[in-house]
Amino acid sequence: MAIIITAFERSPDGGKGLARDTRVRWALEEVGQPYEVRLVSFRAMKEPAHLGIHPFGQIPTYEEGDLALFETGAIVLHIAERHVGLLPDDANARARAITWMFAALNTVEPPILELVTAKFLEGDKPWSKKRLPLVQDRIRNRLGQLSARLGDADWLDGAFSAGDLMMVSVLLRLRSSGILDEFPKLAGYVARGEARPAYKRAFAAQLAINAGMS
Ligand code: GTB
Repeated sequence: MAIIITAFERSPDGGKGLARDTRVRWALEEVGQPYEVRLVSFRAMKEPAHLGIHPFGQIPTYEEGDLALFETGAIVLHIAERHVGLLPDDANARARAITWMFAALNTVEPPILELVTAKFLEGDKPWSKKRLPLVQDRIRNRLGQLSARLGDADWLDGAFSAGDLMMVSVLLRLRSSGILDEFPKLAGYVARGEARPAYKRAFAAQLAINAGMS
């Protein structure tokens, strides 16, 4: 059954791979599943046809026959559970890999998104300059804890898993801030993720659509 995902018709990042379809593309590339992409405009995202698949009017979505999913956590987990390559066979190791997916989305990503909000949506507010260092320090706190757990390992828990895919995807959003480079072990971790052939294919596919559009 064909897999169809949605992505921005024009990603505001101009192809830096920061829009969340990249993590879904990456997961599909890791498990060797071909997929098609339906590009949607900002306007189309808020129209009934798309809202029927994504109640919040966002990308990405995932369709496979009768199944329609939204939320990258759910989509990547679905892909990882149905195909070999992103979750270990051992039940406990599998549960730990899924735990890292949740940690990426629920514990590490929120302060990073706060920074995006503070810089780009609230940058012109009179209190913005005072708030920014607080937000940045919250991120540093999380990254310090994550870096301590990673230590000198290549991946968070044994072999590369969906947990690493999600964590690297979340950390990539920080690159332009310079904060990631304050944590060399995490910078190396992200670089290892980006060096994976599946990530490179996913990145190239989104770039082919968005290059020169920003
Ligand atoms: N929790 C949802 C998930 O994980 O699937 C969040 C989905 C989401 O935020 N989608 C964004 C969207 O559709 C695109 S990825 N936004 C349009 C809208 O809400 O109207 C977020 C994103 C957007 C742009 C950049 N960028 O330009 O760098 C990076 C990431």
